[in-house]
Amino acid sequence: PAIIRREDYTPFAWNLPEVHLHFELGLEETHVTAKLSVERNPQAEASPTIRLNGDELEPQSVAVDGEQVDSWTMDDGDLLVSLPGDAHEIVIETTINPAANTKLMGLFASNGMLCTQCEAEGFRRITFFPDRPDVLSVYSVRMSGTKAAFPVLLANGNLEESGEEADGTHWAEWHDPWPKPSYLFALVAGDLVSNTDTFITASGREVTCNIYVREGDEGRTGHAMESLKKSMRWDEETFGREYDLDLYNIVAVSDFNMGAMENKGLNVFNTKYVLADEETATDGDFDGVEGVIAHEYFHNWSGNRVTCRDWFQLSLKEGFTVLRDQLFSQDMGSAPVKRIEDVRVLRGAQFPEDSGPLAHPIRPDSYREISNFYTATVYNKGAEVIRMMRTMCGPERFRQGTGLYFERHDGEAATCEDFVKAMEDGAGLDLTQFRLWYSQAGTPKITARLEKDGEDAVLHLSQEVPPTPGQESKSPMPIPLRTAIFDRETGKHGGEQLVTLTEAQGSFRFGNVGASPVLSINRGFSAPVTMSRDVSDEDLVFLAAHDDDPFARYEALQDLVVGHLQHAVSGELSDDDRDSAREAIASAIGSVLADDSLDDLMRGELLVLPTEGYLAETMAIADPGRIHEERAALRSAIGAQLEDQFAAMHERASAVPYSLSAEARGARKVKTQALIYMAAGNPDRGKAMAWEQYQAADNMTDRQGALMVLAGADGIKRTNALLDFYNRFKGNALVIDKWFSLQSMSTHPGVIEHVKALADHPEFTLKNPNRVRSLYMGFAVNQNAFHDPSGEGYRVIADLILALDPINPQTAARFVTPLGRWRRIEPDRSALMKAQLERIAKAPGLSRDTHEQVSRSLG
Ligand code: BAL
Ligand code: ZN
Repeated sequence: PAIIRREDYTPFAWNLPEVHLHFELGLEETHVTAKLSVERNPQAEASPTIRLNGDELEPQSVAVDGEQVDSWTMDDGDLLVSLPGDAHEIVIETTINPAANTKLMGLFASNGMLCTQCEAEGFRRITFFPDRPDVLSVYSVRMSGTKAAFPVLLANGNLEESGEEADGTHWAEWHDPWPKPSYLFALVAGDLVSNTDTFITASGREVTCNIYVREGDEGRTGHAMESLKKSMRWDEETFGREYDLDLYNIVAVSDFNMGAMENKGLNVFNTKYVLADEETATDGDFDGVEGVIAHEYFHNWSGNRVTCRDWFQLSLKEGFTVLRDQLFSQDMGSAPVKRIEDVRVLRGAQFPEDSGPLAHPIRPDSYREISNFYTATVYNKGAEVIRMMRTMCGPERFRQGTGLYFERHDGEAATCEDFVKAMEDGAGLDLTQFRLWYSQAGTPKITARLEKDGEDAVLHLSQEVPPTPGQESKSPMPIPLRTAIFDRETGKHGGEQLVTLTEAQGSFRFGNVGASPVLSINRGFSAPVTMSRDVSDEDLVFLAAHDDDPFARYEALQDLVVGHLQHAVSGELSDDDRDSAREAIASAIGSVLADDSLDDLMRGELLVLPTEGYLAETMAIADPGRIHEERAALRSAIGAQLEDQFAAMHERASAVPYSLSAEARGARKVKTQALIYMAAGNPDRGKAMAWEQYQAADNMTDRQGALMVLAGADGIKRTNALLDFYNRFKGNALVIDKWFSLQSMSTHPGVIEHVKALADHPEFTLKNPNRVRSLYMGFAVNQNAFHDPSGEGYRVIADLILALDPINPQTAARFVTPLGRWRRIEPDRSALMKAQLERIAKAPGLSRDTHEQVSRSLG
């Protein structure tokens, strides 16, 4: 497949000011008539033809200016039509089969409902069209179908007219006044009910908000509706952005590749990010709903009103919108805890991407299949890059910069460079060197050392940006590091400073630091870098207990644990040293349990040990077996040493009744952490407590936490709890997804066999992406099981990729990443991983999606 390059961008030769679409709907046969008004684009080189992209489409008829023509040809799925003049009207008819569309791109059927997903290149599976984000049109849509099958008919914008025919069909006409690219087109037809509410905007406009779900699910949409209204208000207050239509529709669908999609006025959501109640959704699920509802809503400005010129600019809308949803969630709940969670996601998903074969800058330079670039780098690192700008100029100037960006580019298809320029002009930043964050891949490695010099201390910093595929040597980047120097004696620091390292090396002087200065650096995770700091374990213990920046406090404890496990895994530690390190960590954790100044939400974060995946990422070559052993042994040692304290905390937290308050959520968080440590330190007592928590649970957070612990251990309680859970929630797909993933993510030694058996379970299907991810993504992140020394875990994932690729290539390609880590794993396992990649590469008829990921992983 061809490589598409950023440098080759040229504007499209034609403008399409208006598009009229007519859909005659059927699950197995939908007839589409597209009427396109086209005009030469004076900004582009003239062309005698127009290229209309198509994917698995055949034109049934093509008319130009009212006459059927045969002056068209097909080229690699696209339709090329000769156009003699400067302005024409083209009418094209196609017929598509939504029920056969298992790729879930374009128009597809899900549980009897019809629904679209067009980003990035799905619209070309509906009709022939210049399917690129810089072609903006005003859309009118007429849709008709049987009323019995499709009582609700929705598209973007406003409902203009609707009516019924005598033959049982009905129709609706929708008009979206805002010009938009084809990837924001949406249509939904089905048997749905809605939760309806209203929102009054800052300027007094009344907006009707609907959340459409299948009948029976409407009782679980309250949290989504509240989240939507909060998002609308927050964007007015924080970014000065108001909603611009009278209607905001959200539809939940159970078969969906993504989390959700920001189509103008008609968001389509994975049910996972709409439905939530206490019985079926965990606190984490509630947060997920709030965050994704906000994300899609915020896209109305950062994505829809200002869209992307081409797909290389994806981070323009995604990085910025992720930052906006992160800031929103920080404001809605605990800001420090949200920051820690976001950094955990970045380290868990993006750092490995940046250090592996799929590394790419947040603004990539080339791709074969754009679906492969909806990555943690584009989204999460993209958000970090814009967050750094905000850190450098402060929230007020940041708002001026974003205000200028929206004002300048409203109604346009913009570039990352446009955003950077607006931030320079509006926020008064010089981003000349900072632009490297857009063009260079790889996570910068920073080393930091504090040297005492009389009354002062000098901070010595250096940076190295590691080579990544296609980028062998890198220039130094600007690294903004929020820094404070503590005085160990007073427990205080003399004020935080923003230190920006711009060269490969730099030194920074701090005055009057006291006799025993301690370095607190990259506070709040102000730069997305790895940090190797020359700080003693004693100083880390001090920071873990005293740092006034909650993130830095968390980080100190993490560093203490990571440092110990790195030494332990490498075999450098004597038994005595290992025991005393474990004791020191347990005692630091004991202080966390005893510290009354902490709330339970924060306490819960501090108790989470770094994941095996993250530990592997900190090592040049990882031995997953050794990492698992040492981490599990540390957890057992902590659990054993603090058994009574954990039991007491569990008892205290169990007395807090269910609510969504921070206190109650914190209580639930520490309860499950207590069970994890108890089960590791004293398995019988831990299991008994988990069983009790399972049985007493009046909410999903407690129930899932307990079942997770039980699922990791053998015995009748495991069997009974899993059976009870299944029977209790049979028929609720999202909860049955949890049942699959609890088993595939389990610490139980038989996980591989369990996963194979679950693949044959009647409730398992490769056609539903949520179900596939529950079983197999759960397994692929389960380092101990995936990296089984037999190589069977690698085979399971390779088999999945080969079976799923013909059905849903976009989802299949996502599973290549775990195998792509082979260069960073010890030699025996590495060879087995590579062999599975080679096996996939040889398979005939591989999709463009999977082919690209496999060849990059082997390359
Ligand atoms: N634009 C794709 C889904 C999302 O990021 O919101
Ligand atoms: Zn997005």
